[in-house]
Amino acid sequence: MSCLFCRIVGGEIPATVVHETETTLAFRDIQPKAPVHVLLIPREHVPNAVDLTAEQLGALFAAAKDVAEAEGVAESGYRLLFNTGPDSGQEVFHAHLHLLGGQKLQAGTA
Ligand code: DGP
Repeated sequence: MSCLFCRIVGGEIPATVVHETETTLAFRDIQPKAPVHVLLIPREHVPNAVDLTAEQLGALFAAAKDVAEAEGVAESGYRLLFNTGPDSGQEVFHAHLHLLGGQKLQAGTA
């Protein structure tokens, strides 16, 4: 299994998991760009955000809402972001939703 995030799902690579459901996993980004930086992924391998089904997208956003509440940023606000393709800076080709918060975020950047 070569996909990094599939290996996290499979427990081969450790991650700090903050939330999980039958279909999604949420864990802390190893290179956080904000005090709260969580990645939310479908357990199933899907290379890009645009390849996600409506059901998978809905599950990721529902999980993001739960994570934001648990992380204490639901009221102060946070950013949800998908990088899609090389020009966006996407490095891991297993769709993942970034949840960033815990500070005032700069407009237009991660
Ligand atoms: P992106 O650039 O959108 O593909 O974001 C990939 C993110 O994944 C990046 O912010 C760093 C994070 N990341 C890379 N490798 C690992 C890892 O092994 N563990 C964790 N927790 N995060 C990782």
